[in-house]
Order: sequence, then C-alpha cells, then structure tokens
Amino acid sequence: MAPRGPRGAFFGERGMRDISEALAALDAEATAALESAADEAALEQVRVRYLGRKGALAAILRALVDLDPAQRPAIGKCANDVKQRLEAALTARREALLAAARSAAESAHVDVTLPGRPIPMGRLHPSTQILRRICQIFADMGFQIYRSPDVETEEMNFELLNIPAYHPARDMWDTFYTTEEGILLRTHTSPGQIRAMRESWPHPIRVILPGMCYRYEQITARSEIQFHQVEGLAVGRHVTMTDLKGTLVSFAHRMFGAERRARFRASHFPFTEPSAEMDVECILCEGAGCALCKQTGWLEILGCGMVHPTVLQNGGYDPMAYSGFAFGMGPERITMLKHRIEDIRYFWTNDLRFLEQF
Ligand code: FA5
Repeated sequence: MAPRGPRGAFFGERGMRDISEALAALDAEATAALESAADEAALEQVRVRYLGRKGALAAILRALVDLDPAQRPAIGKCANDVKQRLEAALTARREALLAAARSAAESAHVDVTLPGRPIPMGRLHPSTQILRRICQIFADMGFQIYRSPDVETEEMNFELLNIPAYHPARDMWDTFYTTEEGILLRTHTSPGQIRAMRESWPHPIRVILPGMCYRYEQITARSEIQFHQVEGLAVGRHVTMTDLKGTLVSFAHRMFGAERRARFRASHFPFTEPSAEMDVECILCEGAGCALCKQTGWLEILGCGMVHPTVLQNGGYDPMAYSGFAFGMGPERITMLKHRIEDIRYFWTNDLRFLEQF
C-alpha cells in the first residue's frame, strides 16, 4: 500500500521526513519554552500548547495515520520519545519552580525570637500633659471642666471683672483687638467666671476653665504672647478663704509632692477681694535660696482670691447670700518649674529635641 497525504493521499519518503523534522522542531521549541516558563501559570500554558489534547504534538500524532503502515512504528516511537522527554522536562521544571518558591518563602520567614523593630510613637505636647494632670487633680476634688471662648468681648474680659476702661490693670493685660469694635482675644481665662456664673445661677459652682490666653507684651524667657491658663471657680452659700487655701494646698501637694511647703502672699486683682498669690517652696534649692527662686526660696505658681462682690453680682449671684473663691495659674510656668526649663519659648518652636524629652 502506498502512503497517503493529509487529504487521503498516502505519505511517501518525503512525508515521513517532514514528520520527523516537525517532531524535532517541536521538541526543541517546547524544551526552550519549558525552561523559560517563570511560574506555574506560564508552565501550564506551555503544556497546553505543546502537550495538550489539541496541542502541537497531538496534531503530529494524528497525522501518523496517513503514513505507510510500515513506517508508523519507527516514527510512532520517535513521537513517543519526544512526548516522554517533554513530560519529564515539564515535571522537572515544575519541581524547580516549587523549590524556588519554597526557598523564597523560607527566607521571608518571620523569626519570632528576634527583638521587634520599634515603631516611632508620637506623644502629647508637654503643655497638654500638664493640662491633663491639673484637670485630673481638680476632677478628683469634684471640679468640672467648663469651656469658654478665646475670642471675647471687652466687657467680659474687663468691665464685668471690675476692670473699667481707666483702670491701670488694663496696661498689665493689654491684648490683641479684632477689627470688630469691642471684640478681642482674651488676656486671661477669668471672663469664663462670668459665663459660668450666668449659666449656673442659682446653683453652686465648682469648675475649672482651661484654655489659651493672649497678651500684647514683650516675648521673653518667662513671657509669651500666647499661653495657657487654668482658671478655677467655686461659688456657694458658705465658701470661705479656708476652702480656697485647703483646695490649693492640696493641689500643690499632688502636683509638686506632699513634702513641698506652700504659702499665700497678699496681692491685688480687681476681680477678687482679698487677693493673694500662692508660692511653693523652690524645687531646686528646697527653700535655701538659689538663682531660680531669686534667692527667696519660693516660686510663684498662681493668683487667687475671694470673688469680688461686684463680680458675683455681674454673674447673677447675690453677694449677701453667696460667696466664692477663684484662682488662675499658668501651666507652662508650672511645667518650667517642674522640669527646670529655662525658656518658655521652647514650648511653641516645635523643636523635637525639646518635645521628645517629655
Ligand atoms: C491673671 O491672669 C488672673 N486672671 C489670675 C486670677 C484668676 C487671679 C482668678 C485671681 C483670681 P496673672 O496675670 O498673674 O493673673 O496670670 C496668671 C498666671 O498666668 C501667671 O501666674 C502665669 O503663670 C501665667 N502667665 C501670665 N502671663 C504670662 C505670659 N505672658 N506667658 C506665660 N504665662 C503667663
């Protein structure tokens, strides 16, 4: 029987040579493709293209039926050899890819016994830390936090606090005025006293008012144009100077240590009568006298006094029936004392070398 071509004609010597050459070409091409497959997906594509049911090798094998039966065994064996070689190469490549993936995973393996890499943590600003500490101490004594605005009326900041326009204290508390007549940035938290009283009347009051204050003055190592204050106000039917002293001494002991002595010095504020300033024993020399306390042995921490009858009245409380005490302190100055910081300007210059110490 003579060999037939694809359309029924038998292949001759030539046809057999063509199939052998096609097998050799497929063998070389598929081997190269397998070797360059970079991952499992690429490998699968190569397998389907060359060894799949509709792949290149299957097409050649189908053509064997057109060969002279005498030639089929030899060429069939050759095709089988190619198939087996490619299948072995496929398996070898798959294993090599798996091994590479495994060793990559091993090198990325987390060693839980190694010390962790520290994550840089932010922290609270020293002013915020001291504000929270102050609030905590007064909260423990039953004081609530009352918020009052930074932008105030001249009336609240001065007149209602018994500081009329001609009063010399206005020079001490000069501030920044807005373009709106009579509206300014508060110089102290004391206007919050009037707001708290007007809101609470006729009930007793025990509040602290933390917040930012502004003053138009020379910036120095001790004075900023913007700084915090914490105001305190207690109003009731039998509030006395003894309550004021007990509250503030208790605060000083918790803030600076139970062994630290405190004292009150007579002073003057237009909105309190009598008025005082409170000192604590110098934290550096412990009362002996040094440069920090200007050789006095004492450091001033706040102003205070019994709420002036006019101010009580402006807040809506009858001074014949009610009395109260008030105080105002500067948290930045307290932080400076606690940590021996020599310049208040460090607080707002955003220098991490300073901030990271707290
Ligand atoms: C007042 O501002 C009064 N309102 C305090 C007061 C309240 C007295 C209630 C009586 C009753 P003085 O101006 O002294 O007082 O300021 C109070 C505190 O604010 C000072 O002790 C100081 O710690 C802080 N302080 C004042 N000016 C500055 C400034 N320029 N920079 C930083 N802190 C300041």
